[in-house]
Formats: sequence, C-alpha cells, structure tokens
Amino acid sequence: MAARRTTKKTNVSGDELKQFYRDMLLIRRFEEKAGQLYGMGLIGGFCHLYIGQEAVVVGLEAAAEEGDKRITSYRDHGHMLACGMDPNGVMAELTGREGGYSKGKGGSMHMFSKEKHFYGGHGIVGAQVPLGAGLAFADKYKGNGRVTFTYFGDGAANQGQVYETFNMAALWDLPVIFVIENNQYAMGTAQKRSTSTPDIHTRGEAFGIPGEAVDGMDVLAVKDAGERAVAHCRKGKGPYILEVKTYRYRGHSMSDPAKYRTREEVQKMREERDAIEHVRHLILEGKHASEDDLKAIDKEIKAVVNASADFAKESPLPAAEELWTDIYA
Ligand SMILES: Cc1ncc(C[n+]2csc(CCOP(=O)(O)OP(=O)(O)O)c2C)c(N)n1
Ligand SMILES: [Mg+2]
Repeated sequence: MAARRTTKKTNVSGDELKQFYRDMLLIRRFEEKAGQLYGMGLIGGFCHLYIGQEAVVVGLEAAAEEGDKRITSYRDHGHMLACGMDPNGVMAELTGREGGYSKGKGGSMHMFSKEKHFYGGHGIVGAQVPLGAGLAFADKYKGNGRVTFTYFGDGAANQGQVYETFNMAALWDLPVIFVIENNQYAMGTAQKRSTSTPDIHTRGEAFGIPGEAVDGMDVLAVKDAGERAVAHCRKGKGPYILEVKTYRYRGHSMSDPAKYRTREEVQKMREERDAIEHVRHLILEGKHASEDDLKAIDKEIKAVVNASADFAKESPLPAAEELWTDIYA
C-alpha cells in the first residue's frame, strides 16, 4: 500500500474497529455484487453504487441511537445496509423481485423501512432535504428527542430548496443533521466547475447553522463529528451541517463512461485514502486481530452477500395483480 496517512490516536476499542471493518466491507461487497448482477442484466434501470463512500454512513450510524431517522438520495444502498436493513430484501428489490423491500416495484432508488427509520431513496436531486426537515419537525412536535440524518450530495447542495429548508430548520430549531456527502462530482461535473465556494459546510452561516468539514475517508473522524452534531441537535439547539469529504470510485451510475476524470485520480484515492484499508491497518497495527481473523470476516461477509444474490434470484417477479396495489390515486 502506498503512503498511508497517520491517524491521531483515539480511544476506540478493538471490537468497535472490527465492527466498522465488517460494516464497511458489507457495503463494498454488496455493491460489487450489485454491479455484477447489473452487468448480467438482472438489475434494470439506474443503479448508483456507493463504493468508496462507506465510511460516511458507517461512521454516522455509529453516532446514531435507536429511533433516529435517515433519508437520502438515489445513492442509497449503503445507507440501508448501515442502518440494519436486510441485505436479502435490498438485493431482491434491486432485481425487481417480490421479496424486495418495495415488493419489487420500487427498485434501487425507492426503498423504505419504517422499522429501521429509513425514509428512502429519492431520485429527484435535493428532494429529500425538505422531507428530512419535515421528519425532524414531526420529532420536535412529538418531543421525542430523535434526530434526522438528511444526506445529500455536493451537486444537490446548489439547489434552491436546500436553502429554503435551511431557513425553516434554523427558524424552528429542528433536530436535523444535514450531511453533505461531497464526493467531488455531480454526475460528470467536478465540484470546482459547478460550485462558487468549495467549503460547502459554511453555507449555513447565513441562517445561523453551524457546520464543519469532515474527512469522509476516516470512519473515526466521521463518528466523532457525528457525535458532535447529534449532541447539538438533541440539546434542542437546532440544525447542524456536516460536509463529509469523500470520493466515489465507480461512475455516477452503472451507465457512466467516466470521461471526466483520469484513471490515475481514482487509483490514487483507492491506494492512498481507502477507508476500509485504513481501518484494516488500525486493527493490525493495534493487534486487535490477525490477518487470519480478518480473512475470516471477509469470508463471512462474502457469504452474506452471496446469500442475498441467491435470495434475489430465487424470489419470483411480482404477480400481475400487484400493479394495482400501493397506488394512491
Ligand atoms: C431535480 C433533478 N435535476 C437533475 C437530475 C439529474 N441528476 C441525477 S443525479 C445528479 C447529480 C447529483 O450529484 P450530487 O448531488 O453530487 O450526488 P452524487 O450523485 O454525487 O451522490 C443529477 C444532476 C435529477 N435527478 N433531479
Ligand atoms: Mg456528488
């Protein structure tokens, strides 16, 4: 491995590091499998993979408590797995099968789990931002102490509705954490070509919303920042912005020719900043586990992912009558 940055010492336990490793690896292997199934024609439509960004959701989920909510964009499989949704149900939905979270009728961008407080999965860029504030409004109204993680991208951060939402969220002190997953690109447009000021965590200043930038390739840094944001919201101090600087290794979606960046740029991130390798290094360096222990985890995760693909392939397509259910007009 090329030059590895050093991480400041933390008091994180070996068990916690191993859990981070496991959770991030599940997302990566799941997404790789989804990419394969897409290539085989078993997944149709759009499919946006989360590979490279795993530390963002895993770090923030470690800062969340039972009952907290999450809502995100179309790049959503990682969020579902990180909050504990069943890989079988997610993979079956990707392949449009009856056993999927939306009975095979929603696909990659339209899955929900009330049980895990996951509110989608939204294909319209930025649309989930006001919805996230709405979820937080409901919690504030009920006085239940819950917070909502509202995830969106660097591209979405340039949308008008985001600022209408910031205004209302600040005005009403809503317990919402706006998580900007800055992966440096919005489809084929690099952030520097679309965004007047690179530090998007300062965008809340006009509304009195505090914000901070976080290294999104370091799961420990993400968890730390997440805990600060959660504490702020739970104290009733209103919204908080986390701009998590990350990187997606794959194209925008499975149909992206990726002509807007060099292979070397991607390779450099993979070799020098990979979040899973980082944790692997911390585990080995701290002697929390051996290479063989980690191999056993890799094997276990591979089995879970393979089982999800088998479950999906064996699940039938939705019955024709299902066309007439879950319709609200
Ligand atoms: C309102 C709207 N405009 C445009 C699109 C097309 N579109 C889909 S994703 C995307 C880029 C969003 O990039 P970003 O917010 O950075 O998220 P990322 O894909 O990087 O996770 C665009 C323009 C859309 N889905 N909705
Ligand atoms: Mg982006």
